[in-house]
Amino acid sequence: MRIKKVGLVCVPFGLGGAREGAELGPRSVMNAGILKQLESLGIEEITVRDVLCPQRPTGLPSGGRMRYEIEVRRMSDLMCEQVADLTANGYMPIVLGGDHSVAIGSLSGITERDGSPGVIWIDAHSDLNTEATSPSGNAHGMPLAVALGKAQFKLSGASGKSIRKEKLVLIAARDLDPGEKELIRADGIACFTMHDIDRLGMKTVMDRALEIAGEGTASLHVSLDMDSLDPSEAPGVGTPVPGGLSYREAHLAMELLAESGKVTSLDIVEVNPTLDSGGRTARLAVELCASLLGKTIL
Ligand code: NNH
Ligand code: MN
Ligand code: MN
Ligand code: MN
Repeated sequence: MRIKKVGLVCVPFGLGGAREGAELGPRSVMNAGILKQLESLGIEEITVRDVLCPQRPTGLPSGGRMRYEIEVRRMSDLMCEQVADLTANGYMPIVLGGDHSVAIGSLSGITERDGSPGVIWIDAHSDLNTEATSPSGNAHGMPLAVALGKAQFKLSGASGKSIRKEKLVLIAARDLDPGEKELIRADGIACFTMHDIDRLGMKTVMDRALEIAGEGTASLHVSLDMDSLDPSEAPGVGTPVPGGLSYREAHLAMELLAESGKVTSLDIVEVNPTLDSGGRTARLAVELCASLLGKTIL
């Protein structure tokens, strides 16, 4: 499948994480030349949508066990609309975060419109915390729990449809909280940890991931948390964890996804330019996006 129409959804939202700066992610990825890259790949139509995210409130965060719950809800509702609209008009949504709580909106937008997608979640973390299991209260650790319908947080307007645990695959995990481990085991969620990638290699891991998430689903969503990469490659993230994907492992993952021709939407999240070294992480985000859209070496 050749991708002809891309909708870039810029979501300058950072209240889902502990550190400030992820809200500057979309601008840094734009500055790193994502538009030019898309054009040079032969994408015929590119539209850019800016989601008007709520600002950091003065005073204490809103919400109970999810910090900034009011703001997360507002951002998610706006995103859900944008993503559903782009999908309806034949655009492949590419969401530029923002912290990973933006995936609540991507997944609800896709699910609303097309039904349950396959999901490949590339991340050092599993983002499966509920309000009850989260050690931090940060919404960026919860988007998959929300999308699976496990969290208390529900989207206001949405029909309550959720993604299916059988069609979810985690890749590059290496920092899981106790409640998340329990949920992965109890629900039998496919999880290829860094250990598995070391043992099997990325090719085998991606083949298996595509079998699980890419078959029997109408659409396939890829959520790329830049902290999946090793911090030596991607220093500009809020929660770096050692022992991550190498530069080539990450590219190979994207190239294999491109080859499959199955990916219908993408998030690129957690780029934090205030922690980056000279825009390196933003540039890598652009490169990985290019590989996922079919850029090859030769
Ligand atoms: N698991 C931790 C939490 O829930 C960290 C989540 N941070 C992320 N997730 N960057 O990808 O707070
Ligand atoms: Mn994440
Ligand atoms: Mn992460
Ligand atoms: Mn942790």
